[in-house]
Amino acid sequence: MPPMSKKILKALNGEVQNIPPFWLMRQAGRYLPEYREVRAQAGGFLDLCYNPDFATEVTMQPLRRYGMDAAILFSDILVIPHGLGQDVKFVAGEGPKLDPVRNLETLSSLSLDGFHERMNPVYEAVSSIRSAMRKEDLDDTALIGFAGSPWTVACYMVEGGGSKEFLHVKKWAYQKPEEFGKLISLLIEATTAYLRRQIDAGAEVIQLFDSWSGVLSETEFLRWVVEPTMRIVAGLKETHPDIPVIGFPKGCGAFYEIYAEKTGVDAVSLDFQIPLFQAVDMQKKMPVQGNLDPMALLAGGAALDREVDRILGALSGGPFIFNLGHGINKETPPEHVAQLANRIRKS
Ligand code: 1CP
Repeated sequence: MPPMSKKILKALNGEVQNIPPFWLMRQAGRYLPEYREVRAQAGGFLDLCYNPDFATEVTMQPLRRYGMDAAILFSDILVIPHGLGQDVKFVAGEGPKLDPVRNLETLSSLSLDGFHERMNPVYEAVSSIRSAMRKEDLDDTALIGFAGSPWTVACYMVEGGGSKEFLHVKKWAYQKPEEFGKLISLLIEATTAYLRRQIDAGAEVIQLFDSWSGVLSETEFLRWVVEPTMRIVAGLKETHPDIPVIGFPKGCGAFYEIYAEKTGVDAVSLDFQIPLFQAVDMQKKMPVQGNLDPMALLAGGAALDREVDRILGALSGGPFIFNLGHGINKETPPEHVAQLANRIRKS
């Protein structure tokens, strides 16, 4: 095997690097004027996700400006419910809207029939991004594929969009766990198959986003976050043992260590509220990624430098990927991302 030249893969392999690799969650997005231009051309948000040329273009945009060490496939976690046959819309200014699934009857209208055909533009986008990366000589940059974890995707499917209380999904899970478990099983199967296809198309790392893992009690966290994640990771390892998986159980606080220990992920992405002493502790067991507050990036200036230095100071001594503790906010000035990139590279 040739020596590994991609910094992200080195970090995920446990290597400590003088200058850690970095990428940013939601690095392609509305804070970039060139993204807004392509977004306007595409029409709807899903039209952008399902057009491989547009998806490739917006994936490449942040790399051209800032030279991150990884590209992340441009798509969304809600393409899976869409691929399973649920009605999904992105309403401007309001976020996602779905026809809620709250019982066996509505659940039975969803299936894997035709799933891969619907997802084909995503797989095409993955291979098209890899060729664009080769064409633009980004040989040291890795491509990250992703999906939402079953719990988080189920939150949107059952609530019918974003939520504050997660009333319907939590109630269903408590009152009829066997029924809710059928939705989770379907998501485990779809997500594993979907990620395998992304890897076959050229994804070199997988990240699982579990943005709402922080709303569950202990028993429910073990059942609906840890167990399904473990099954997806085990499924991926069976067919693609060399592809590293990063788990991001955002907001799960004191459960982070259980998650890291039990799910089989190769690395954990830390949200911005994880204190660095806890991050250092976890880094003794596996590579960590994170965890700058996106609002420090938005603020810029001395506060940004101070926060970046604090994180680098604590975590550069172990296997580490610098990232945000959640996605970039759309009001972030693009110059602040340049400031961050320079600070990390000490240039
Ligand atoms: O109009 C627009 O341009 C919409 C903004 C947008 C973008 C840029 C949405 C709508 N999705 C995305 C892309 C996206 N989503 C990526 C692309 C890759 C990247 O550059 O990082 C990724 C990885 C996601 C993942 C995603 N989608 C998550 C998990 C991460 C997180 O932010 O917590 C979630 C929860 C979603 C759902 C979603 N997609 C979009 C919206 C507005 C929402 C709802 C968010 C909410 O409920 O608060």
